[in-house]
Amino acid sequence: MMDDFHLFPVDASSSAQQVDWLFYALILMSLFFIAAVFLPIFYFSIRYRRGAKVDRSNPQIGSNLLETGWTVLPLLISLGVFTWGALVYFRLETPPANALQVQVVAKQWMWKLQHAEGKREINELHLPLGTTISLTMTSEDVIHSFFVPAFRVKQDVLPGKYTTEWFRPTRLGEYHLFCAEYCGTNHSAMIGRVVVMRPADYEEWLNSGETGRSIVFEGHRLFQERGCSGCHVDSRAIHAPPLEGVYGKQVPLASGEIVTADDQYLRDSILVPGKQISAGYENLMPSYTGHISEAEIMQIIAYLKSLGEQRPER
Ligand code: HEC
Ligand SMILES: [Cu+2]
Repeated sequence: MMDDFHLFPVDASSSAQQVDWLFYALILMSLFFIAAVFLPIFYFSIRYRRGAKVDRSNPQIGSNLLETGWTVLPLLISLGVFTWGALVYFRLETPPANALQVQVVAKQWMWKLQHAEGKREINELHLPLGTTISLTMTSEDVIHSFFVPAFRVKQDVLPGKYTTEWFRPTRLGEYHLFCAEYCGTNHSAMIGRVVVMRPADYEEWLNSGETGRSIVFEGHRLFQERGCSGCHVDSRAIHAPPLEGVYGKQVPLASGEIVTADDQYLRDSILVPGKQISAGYENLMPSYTGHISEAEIMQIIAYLKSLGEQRPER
């Protein structure tokens, strides 16, 4: 089925039709204007060809109505297309709450994926049908791009930054996953497949083979092993901010700024602690750059998020 010839990829997600309708509308409009320009060209070039006996006088005529019409109409049409496109764009860019989380780390030349329950995959992404999925993505080296044509989603994956993408698979089957940003010699081999399964089969798959511990569990383990807890939980020696409930909170910085503690802020706090110092604290936290992998940072952030759902212990 994957290799059948299609003019368009199949519609396999809730976003696909929204994108397709917009695309069809643009094609229809283009066809209309191509016809409006080229049919008269053909007609005139035949009717007024050399030697044809036709009236060749060239009277000066003007029509304000016509001039206004062909200025205002295209303006309205393009504003309409813009509004439509913007609405679709914002719908596709705003991940719904309560989505199933999958962490994606791209590197030359593979996709590494991590499910919240702990299952890991390479170049394959298994998903339950009808469930909203939200991907948090980053790269270990250069810019990549996560592209699933059947879902009509494509998002750049950047080193040093988190990007997100979401979709809801609406069709069982296997679909292509591509890297859509040239990323070096084996870019064309950076491909994989997305497997959409019945929810019951997905549960079974999650619990089969090597399952691993949940992301939050791994994050908690790292938090202790890497010494974070030494300062942030039980230290008397160092004054460090408690991290319970920090996720999503407004954090006042020493610079006077107030920032939201989102994934990116937490990531930067771990890798470049000196960049944004919390108000009332000193720049004592060591940088973990080079000592921790992207996947591990995602696990720690998932753990810090889970702390937010508990009440602070102090
Ligand atoms: C040597 C003690 C120490 C260690 C070890 C340490 N931190 Fe920190 N951390 C601090 C201090 C002090 C601050 C406040 C100053 C700042 O913002 O850099 C801080 C700030 C933070 C913040 C920002 C919190 C806020 O409210 O803005 C986060 C998140 C954080 N640390 C996470 C971690 C994680 C995760 C680890 C382990 C990978 C870790 N820290 C290891 C001392 C430490
Ligand atoms: Cu790539």
